[in-house]
Amino acid sequence: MVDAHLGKKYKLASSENFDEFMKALGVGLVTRKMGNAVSPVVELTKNDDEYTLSSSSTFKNVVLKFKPGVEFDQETPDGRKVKATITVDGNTLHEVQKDPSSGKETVIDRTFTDDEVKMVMSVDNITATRIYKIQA
Ligand code: ACD
Repeated sequence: MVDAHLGKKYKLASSENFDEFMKALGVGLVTRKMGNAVSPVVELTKNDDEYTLSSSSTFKNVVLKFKPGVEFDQETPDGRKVKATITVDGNTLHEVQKDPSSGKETVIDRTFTDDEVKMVMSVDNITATRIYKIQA
């Protein structure tokens, strides 16, 4: 259950194919450089039945407040406004982002364990994998 990992902080340790993933979303060069350069810290917390997933970095801070299965408005780090739904499947947060202006659908899975959060994201046929490691 993902709730076993509430309040833990995980920092980006490795990133694979993230530049290609951002290109597929149409993210411009300058934002891609920032996205590739930063090592965000993620933390999941929960208040009653609402989760908060925060990602902090020197470039952007993103705070997602959601109830499982309930669609919400989200602004992505590259400034697109999308409709997002996050469901909880065991240790995994499964997010689907729909971008009404491009019609693109992005899927992001975040799997929490004691040691790490494995983030696998895909759009079109491009997949990126980012591993966040627990902070001491
Ligand atoms: C992460 C990256 C999550 C990215 C997933 C979807 C957003 C789409 C495109 C990213 C565009 C720009 C990337 C800029 C910064 C990335 C990290 C900022 C997080 C605070 O959460 O690992």
